[in-house]
Amino acid sequence: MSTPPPSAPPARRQFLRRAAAIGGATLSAAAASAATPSAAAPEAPLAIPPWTRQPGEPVLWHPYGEPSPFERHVQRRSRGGAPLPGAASSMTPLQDLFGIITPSGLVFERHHAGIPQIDPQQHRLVIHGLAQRPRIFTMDDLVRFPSVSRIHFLECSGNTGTEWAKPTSANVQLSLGLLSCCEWTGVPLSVLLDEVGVKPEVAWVLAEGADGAAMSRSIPIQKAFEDALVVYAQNGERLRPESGYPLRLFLPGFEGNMSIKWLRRLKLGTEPFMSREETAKYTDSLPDGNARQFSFLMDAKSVITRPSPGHLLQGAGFYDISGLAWSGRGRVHRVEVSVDGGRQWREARLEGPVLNRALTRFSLPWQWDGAPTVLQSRVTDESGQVQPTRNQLVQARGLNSIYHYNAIQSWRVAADGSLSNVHA
Ligand SMILES: Nc1nc2c(c(=O)[nH]1)N[C@H]1C(S)=C(S)[C@@H](COP(=O)(O)O)O[C@H]1N2
Ligand SMILES: [Mo]
Repeated sequence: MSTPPPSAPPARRQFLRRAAAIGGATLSAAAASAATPSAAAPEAPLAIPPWTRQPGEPVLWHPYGEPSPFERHVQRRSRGGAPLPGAASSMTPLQDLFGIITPSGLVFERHHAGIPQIDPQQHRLVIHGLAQRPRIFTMDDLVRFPSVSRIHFLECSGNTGTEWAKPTSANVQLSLGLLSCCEWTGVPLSVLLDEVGVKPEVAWVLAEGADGAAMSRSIPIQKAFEDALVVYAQNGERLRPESGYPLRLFLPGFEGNMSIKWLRRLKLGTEPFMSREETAKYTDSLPDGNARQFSFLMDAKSVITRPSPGHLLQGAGFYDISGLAWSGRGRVHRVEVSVDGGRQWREARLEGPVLNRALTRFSLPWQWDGAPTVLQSRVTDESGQVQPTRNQLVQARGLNSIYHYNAIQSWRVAADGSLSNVHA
C-alpha cells in the first residue's frame, strides 16, 4: 500500500488510508500498525528515508529469493499448535493473498506419513495391470513428452469440516485454508495411457504414492482420460517436496485426496481396488443411515477473504469486498454478495480470466454505515449448482459428515469493525 501523494484530495486520501488499513490488517497487531500509514504522513514533507541514502542489498542477496521480512506473518499455519511429524496438515493464508495463484511456499500441505525426500534419478512411475504394454517411466522419460500447463484449484474434502459442528476457527486460513490454486505442468494421463494401451474392459485405475503411507486411491478411467494430469511442475518450477516432488497425479475438480503425491504406480483394472481405508474413510454419512460413496467432485463454494475475521475495519465508509469462488464441476458462472445477512444479494464483479476448475476472484464495492451486519457470498457454477445455505446443506446431508462442507460462509461485522465467524 502506498502513501498517497500530498496533492491527493482529502476524500481519496481517506479512502486510501482505509484501503491500506484493511489490506494490511493482519493477525498480529504489530504487523497491522506497521502496514498502516500514519495519519500525518501525506502532509509531511518528503523527507529522504535511510534506504534512499545508500545502496541496497546486492544482487544474489538471496539466490532463490524470498518475501520481504515485513511479510513474515504471511505463513502456512496449522490448527493444532505445533505441527506433528507424519500425519498432519498446514493451511494457506487466504486472508493475505491476492489474485488467484497460491505461491508455492504457501500451498497448504496434507500428509499421511510425512514428506519423503525422493531422488528424481531413482524415481519411477510404473503403469501395469490390464495394459497391452506395461511400462516403467523414468522422470527423464516423462519430461520428454509434450507438456501442458493448467491452472486449477486443489481442495481437501475435509476443508471447512469444522463448520459442520459450529463456527470455530478464528480466521479464514484456519477455517478454509485447505485450498490452493496453482499452475500445474505435466503430461496428460491420457497420453501415458495411450502409450501403454488400456485394455477395453478397464474401468478403474489405482494410483499409489511412494510416501510412508503408500497412499492409494481408485480413480474412474473416464477421469483418467478426461483431464487427469501427471505433473512434475507447479507455478513454473519443479514441484516442492511437500507438494509431491518429483511427480504427482492431479485430478482437476476432484477432492484433493485423490491427487496422489509422490506418484509411483498406476494399476489398470475392472473394479475399484478400494482398500479397507478407502472404503471406510472417503464416504459421507447421511441422515437416513446410508453413506454417500464416490463423492469425488468438489461442490460449488465461495468465501470472502477480505475483509474476514482477523481484519479490522477502520470505521464507516468505503470498502472493496474481495473473495474467492470455485467449483469442481467447471467454471464459476456468477457470484452474489450480501452485506445484510442474506436479505438482499448483489452481483459481484468476476476478475477474469474465469478458468475451468480454478479459483476465481470476485469483488464488490461496499459502503459500510458502521452498523453491525453480516457479510456473505454465494456462487453459482456453470453446471447450475448454487452454493447452499447452511440450513439447506444440513437438510440434505445431515450432521454426520466430516467431508464436503460447502455452505455459504458468514462473517459478522461488529460496530467496532472487528469480524467473526458465525452461522447466520
Ligand atoms: N501419497 C500421498 N498423496 C496424497 C496425500 C498423502 O498423504 N500421500 N494426501 C492427500 C490429501 S488428503 C490431500 S488434500 C492432497 C494435498 O495436497 P498438497 O499437500 O499438495 O496440498 O494430497 C493428497 N495426496
Ligand atoms: Mo485431503
